[in-house]
Amino acid sequence: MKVFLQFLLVSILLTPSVFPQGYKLVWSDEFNDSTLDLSKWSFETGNNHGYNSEMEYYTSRPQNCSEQNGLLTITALKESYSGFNYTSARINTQNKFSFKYGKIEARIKLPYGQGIWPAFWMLGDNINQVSWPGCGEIDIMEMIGGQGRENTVYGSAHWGGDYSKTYSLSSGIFADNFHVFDITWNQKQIVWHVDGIIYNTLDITPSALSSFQKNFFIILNLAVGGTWPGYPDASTVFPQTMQVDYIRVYQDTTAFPSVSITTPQNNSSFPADTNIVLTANASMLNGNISKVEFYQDAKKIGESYVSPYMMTWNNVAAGIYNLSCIAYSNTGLFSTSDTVKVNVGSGAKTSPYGGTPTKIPGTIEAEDFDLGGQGNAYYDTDVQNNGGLYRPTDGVDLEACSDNNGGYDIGWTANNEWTTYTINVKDSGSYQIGARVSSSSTSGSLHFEIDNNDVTGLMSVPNTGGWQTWTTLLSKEFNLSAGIHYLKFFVNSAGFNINKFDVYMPGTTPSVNFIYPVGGEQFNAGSIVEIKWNSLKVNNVNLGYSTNGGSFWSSIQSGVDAEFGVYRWKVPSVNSSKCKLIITSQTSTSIYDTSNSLFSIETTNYVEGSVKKPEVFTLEQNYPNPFNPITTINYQIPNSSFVTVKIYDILGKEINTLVNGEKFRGEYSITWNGKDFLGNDVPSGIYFYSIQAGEFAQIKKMVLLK
Ligand SMILES: [Ca+2]
Ligand SMILES: [Ca+2]
Ligand SMILES: [Ca+2]
Ligand SMILES: [Ca+2]
Repeated sequence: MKVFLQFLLVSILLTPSVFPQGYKLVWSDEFNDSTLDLSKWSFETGNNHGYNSEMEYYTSRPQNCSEQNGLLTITALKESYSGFNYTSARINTQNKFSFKYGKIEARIKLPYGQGIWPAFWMLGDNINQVSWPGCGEIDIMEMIGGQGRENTVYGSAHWGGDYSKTYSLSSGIFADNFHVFDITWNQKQIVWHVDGIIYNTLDITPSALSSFQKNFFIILNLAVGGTWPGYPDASTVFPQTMQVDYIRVYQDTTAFPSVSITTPQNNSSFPADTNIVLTANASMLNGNISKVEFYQDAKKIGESYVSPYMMTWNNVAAGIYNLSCIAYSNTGLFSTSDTVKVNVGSGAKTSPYGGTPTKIPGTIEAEDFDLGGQGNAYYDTDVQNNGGLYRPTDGVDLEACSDNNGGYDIGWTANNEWTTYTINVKDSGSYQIGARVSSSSTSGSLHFEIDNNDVTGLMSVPNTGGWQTWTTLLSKEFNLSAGIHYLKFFVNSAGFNINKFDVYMPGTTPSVNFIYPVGGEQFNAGSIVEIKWNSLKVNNVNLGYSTNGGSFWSSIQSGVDAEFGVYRWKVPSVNSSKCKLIITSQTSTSIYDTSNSLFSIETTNYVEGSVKKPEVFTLEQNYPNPFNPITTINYQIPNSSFVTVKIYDILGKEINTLVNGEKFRGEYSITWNGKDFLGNDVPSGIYFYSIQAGEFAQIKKMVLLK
């Protein structure tokens, strides 16, 4: 026993040192108590809901679950209990501890025997919302006993798909000794180990595996019998025990951003229809912040790529809003800030989701129905959100939508259900609605109302061939006046899903146009410029800039949400007076807009003509004068300008051009060698040199004396 305890101590002391720097122990149970720590764990009792055709009855009795000498022991007994022939225990950390990414390990000595099925595993926190397997399951270790299978463990993942690999001991079985079972898990992959040896890796970046980008809780259990292991027989020895020395969870805390909203403050109040500036502090110890996204509840309302991270939330309608932000690291890890509640105006029964009425022409996501609840913002026949997603506390039934950029759709439609949307119409005129619908039948029909007047008449939903097969259902045309209105989507007859509504003037297509810079600006490298465009609902645009008038483009940022209409750009360290911007589709195949006019960027220490930063325009007398064969002309310009310097003879005939191009603010020195355009020497005499630099112009006389 003494030797054993020393081994334990050594393993405890050494274990953390093998992890990458930054991994910190964030949760553990060393099982050093005399009973299970119920601040960390809960018992699951009963027959596991009949799942897997298991034969045990789980109890919380010490006969089935105990702690002693630093070990947790789960014991499977053969006994008659509550109508079952076996008892055992199953414990989990649901609602007490869950985590995302890091390393979780346990040191376990396994049981053995036909029909015995111990497991150390995890389920997604959202299991009650999306159920299994959508919540995701990570099996860190499972073993099925009997038939010589006790030398093998399984590491698996289930999400709707399944993935599994095994690890086998070269000699003996897992019941002979303690072994360490772990996974390391980050945004890219899950890696399974036994005693530090990798045996399984799963790429979790495909969107189908997004279940594994959420928090999971921990489960330990010892099942008896089931469809997978089979059932105990005469060879199975009881009792069987699973002994657990510890479970430890480590996370690389330095790899995650820390983030908080600095303005507005929690519980602050604003008048209605006001602009609210949101700012966030985001930083990390190890890595860089790539982006901060701002949210009102589940709706993204803005984003910022440079510090100070901020956005202006424009014309916020009366309502009570919960604000938060998510900071992303350059490796894709993210953290969410605490929530800040703001009160805007008062007395509003409904408020636009996202705070700002949707601009029309534009796209309204069906899931972005107004805030205000049942009877005000929507009517739904049952109080729960049957899909459980996006807005889980509202009764409208939202599920994931497979349509392009669909986000979520309203499903579980029932007759007479409705949702409302506050809209802001830019121009009066004739409009049309294109509704994205799906259905497996021809029973569905709907209509739209503006301010409680039916504007579309009944629209029948065709059979699209599936509940996630989408088509656009076009309304007839109707008139809309400029200003705020309330659009209502109404289900006349159930039997379809709805994703979004495009509301636009027939024959027009949305266009994205730059508003700022307008051209002529002069920006310093390293400063922050707010690039602005008319905000139309376009997802994932690319922004770029050129320093040579558009011959070559460099990327500023890809994947910007154009609907926010602003990008805070840290001006790069270049010198050019021929800068332009470009905004394109995500694939860069469609150019939405380029700058109409050029702007300038210069580094503050830029030296071309001089180290000086002239404040005034100056053209100096040439030197020497008279001259032969060469003379120097100095000039200063206080702004970046298009500069032309020309030489004329006494008759006013143009002899040569010395400068013809964009120049930065600075002091310049040029020479004239007494030659004309063709390189021929000109005769002795009086000549003039003229300069045109933006709005400045001057002319001076000089003498060539041979
Ligand atoms: Ca222990
Ligand atoms: Ca419902
Ligand atoms: Ca419903
Ligand atoms: Ca949608």
